Amino acid sequence: MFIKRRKGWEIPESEVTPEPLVLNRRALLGAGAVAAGTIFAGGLAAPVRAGAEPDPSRALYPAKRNETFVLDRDVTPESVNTRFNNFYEFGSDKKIHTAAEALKIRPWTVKIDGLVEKPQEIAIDDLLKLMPLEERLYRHRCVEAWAMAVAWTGFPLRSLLDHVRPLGSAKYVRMETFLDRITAPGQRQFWYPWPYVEGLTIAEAANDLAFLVTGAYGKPLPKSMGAPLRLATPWKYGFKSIKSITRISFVEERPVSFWEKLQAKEYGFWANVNPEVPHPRWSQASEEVIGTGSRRPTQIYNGYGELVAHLYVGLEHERLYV
Ligand SMILES: Nc1nc2c(c(=O)[nH]1)N[C@H]1C(S)=C(S)[C@@H](COP(=O)(O)O)O[C@H]1N2
Ligand SMILES: [Mo]
Repeated sequence: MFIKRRKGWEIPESEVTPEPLVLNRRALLGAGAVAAGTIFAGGLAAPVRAGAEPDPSRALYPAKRNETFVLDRDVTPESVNTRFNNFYEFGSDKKIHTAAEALKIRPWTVKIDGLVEKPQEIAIDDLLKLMPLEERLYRHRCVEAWAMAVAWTGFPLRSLLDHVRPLGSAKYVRMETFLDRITAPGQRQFWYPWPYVEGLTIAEAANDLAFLVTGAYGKPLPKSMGAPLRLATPWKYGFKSIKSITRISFVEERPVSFWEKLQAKEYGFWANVNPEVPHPRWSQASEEVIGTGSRRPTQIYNGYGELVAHLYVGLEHERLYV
């Protein structure tokens, strides 16, 4: 994601940092010192190895493929996909896969709250047992004009709605990523509005394409790709596909997402893919297919219009494509 630096960010930190953030940073320095002490005393200095911890959900994969979703291109090789990631909690340079290994994904609970009949806190492994896992081949289009194709495993967000039953007064689903400044160095960058937040309308969430992802390439999801639970909304720009979800709330007010808070003119709520509506700073007419060295023309709704275009009838006055 490219964001324009605000002038204020360039003046010395002491002059711009509000007091609560100064306090947090002091607390952090303290915690850092404790962590360093632990490493020294316990000899834990070895880097965390990928896949070092056994994943308790391993046996659920691979899941049966749902053949409804077909691709117009090859699936992006796993080795490309797990090493080129946007996950700002761990850095902004795409090479976050090693840093992301620090994320602890067990125990992991998802809090479901707000305007819903059955609010609950559910452990990820209990959720996995309840939901109908399947594999789907989806395209993914980042707002930065690159694209990939992935074999996701997961379940329709709709299945979760059916399980927890949002009330009629709920208009939006708001989703939130973990907040852990010790594990995620990006979250110490106070100018970002952590935690990462995204949202959908209830109608979007209930659409068959909206998919909660728990695996990729026939295995549990790698941490770099948002384990243990991330969203895939392939007709929208990739920043809507929030990673490492810890909370799902049903709300009346439209949530303001992470990127929208930073730069509303460039990253809006709807963010539907449209080759004819440029980003304020670049064209969206074509996309680089990562791992291939080639570009392709971008498609309206990223090629999924047949399934989702009806969701936007009557909303033409909204900024549907930014
Ligand atoms: N929590 C969180 N979720 C996130 C992001 C992020 O920085 N933090 N980046 C988004 C963006 S911009 C994209 S393109 C996709 C990237 O997913 P991938 O790394 O699996 O390709 O994740 C999205 N979800
Ligand atoms: Mo993105």
